[in-house]
Amino acid sequence: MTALADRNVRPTVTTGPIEGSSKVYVEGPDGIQVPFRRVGLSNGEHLDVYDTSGPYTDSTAAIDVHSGLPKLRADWVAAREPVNGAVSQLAYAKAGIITPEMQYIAVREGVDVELVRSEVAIGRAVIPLNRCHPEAEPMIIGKKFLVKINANIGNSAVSSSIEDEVEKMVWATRWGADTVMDLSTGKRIHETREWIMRNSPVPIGTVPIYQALEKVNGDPARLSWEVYRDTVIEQCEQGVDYMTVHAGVLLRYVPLTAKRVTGIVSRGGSIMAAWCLAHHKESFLYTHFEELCQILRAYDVTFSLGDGLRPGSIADANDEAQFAELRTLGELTHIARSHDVQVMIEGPGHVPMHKIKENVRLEEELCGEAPFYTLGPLATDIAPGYDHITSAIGAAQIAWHGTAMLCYVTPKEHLGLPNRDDVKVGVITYKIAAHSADLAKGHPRAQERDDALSQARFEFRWVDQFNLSLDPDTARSFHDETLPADGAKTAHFCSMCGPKFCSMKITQDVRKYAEEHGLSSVEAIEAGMREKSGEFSEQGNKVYLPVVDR
Ligand code: IRN
Ligand code: FE2
Repeated sequence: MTALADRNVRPTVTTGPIEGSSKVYVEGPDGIQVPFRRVGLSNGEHLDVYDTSGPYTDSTAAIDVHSGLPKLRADWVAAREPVNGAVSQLAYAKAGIITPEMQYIAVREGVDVELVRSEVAIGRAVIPLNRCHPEAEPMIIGKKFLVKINANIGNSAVSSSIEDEVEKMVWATRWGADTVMDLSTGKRIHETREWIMRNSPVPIGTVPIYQALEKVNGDPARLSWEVYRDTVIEQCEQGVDYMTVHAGVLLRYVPLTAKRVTGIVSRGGSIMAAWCLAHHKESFLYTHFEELCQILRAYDVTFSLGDGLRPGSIADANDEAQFAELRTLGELTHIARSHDVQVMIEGPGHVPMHKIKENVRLEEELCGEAPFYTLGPLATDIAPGYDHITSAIGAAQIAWHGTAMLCYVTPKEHLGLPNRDDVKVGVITYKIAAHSADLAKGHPRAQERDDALSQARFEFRWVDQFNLSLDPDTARSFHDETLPADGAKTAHFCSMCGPKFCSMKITQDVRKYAEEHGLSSVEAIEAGMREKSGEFSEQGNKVYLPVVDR
């Protein structure tokens, strides 16, 4: 842990428990401890929800970021023998072997472990866990499982420090990020990543070409396979769990982008296009792809095959450049799988709603159903400053069609580097998109939380409503803005409609009336209506009443 010695980094970045929740561990086979967040309710019940926050929200754990998180998987990794010369989850799954990681995931997702193994074996799901990142809690990405979200962090040449980035990682996972990508392009890339790796409870992804470019002083023409390969090995050794590789940007595809409105918008894609044009040669990522497979295979690093030619505007969606690259990604998927390397496929970008479904269909057909991992997509281009929303509209839809992981977009997209608050808004927005898709797809556990929250709302259990929400702090503060008194936390109304016009209160009155008068609810509604109409005339037939004392 020698790299973690920076006096400028605060010793602890503990977020503390989440309001109204406690951390519990559910025991799986062989004593495996799987974390959940238990939301305690005022009626004595509780709800256990999926928890990405790691030990940071465990009130009993003191996190010293200088020593890093406990090495949860170290013994599992050490105990394993290779199968067919490989140590990847894919190799084990194909051989019919159930790993402790698969057991952990089955408990976490509430599914049969055989589903986990078989989906990994056919490549429809991936478990992105580098053998050198034992701190990470196992998770799975695949269409049969909960839709996952990724939060991008990382510094740039003009902004941010190591400490800021570690904080963003910790807070992103607290709010629900399933993976985090460190996209640092500025100074001290290796060091920043070391701090993030050793303290991250979730898988970490990177785009190695960014660091390779830093090594050649930012001139794409000076890149080479050798510089790239050494960077990949360096990152594999550090424990990076998955890597974006833009190996589908072929020389002959570059001219296809010439007439686009926004050309090539992918950073990695434009770097590789520049290299191909400068040398008039085929991309070294493509020509050396098998060697790359051998490196990733040794660590069980998962490919995230990059969409270097994704559309960067509504006008460019689903064009020939995009789909030509997708066909090449399909070819590479099959090569990677033949080396027992896990693969997911990155997708767009900017796509209007009527063109979204086609993206999933083609990806599944061309890439053997490898998990799709998309950046939004933005369903319209006209709202800079609100692109978390324009993209969540596309993200919810593409996830419903079968996308397995959504890369978040923050309100700063297209405008600047997100700060911690932007990260929060991005994560919560994407949890909404992902969960909406889980509901529509009928994931067995998804609706439990909606039902619990709805029940709390109907019964005016305000605190339960806050605590069951994706962002309890915001829910509570919005409520308290107008009704801060403690008594308002049990009141049968809020300030939106006031005491007389709360539909939920009226429904409850109807039900109570029915019970008391031995009526069916239809009769009660009629009887209740007559009574209400009486009250209404008594009050002088006024729709709006003067404000009463609250
Ligand atoms: C996800 C899907 N398509 C792209 N992404 C993410 O965009 C990817 O995972 C990584 O975080 C980032 C890479 O951006 P460039 O280099 O393609 O612009
Ligand atoms: Fe964009």
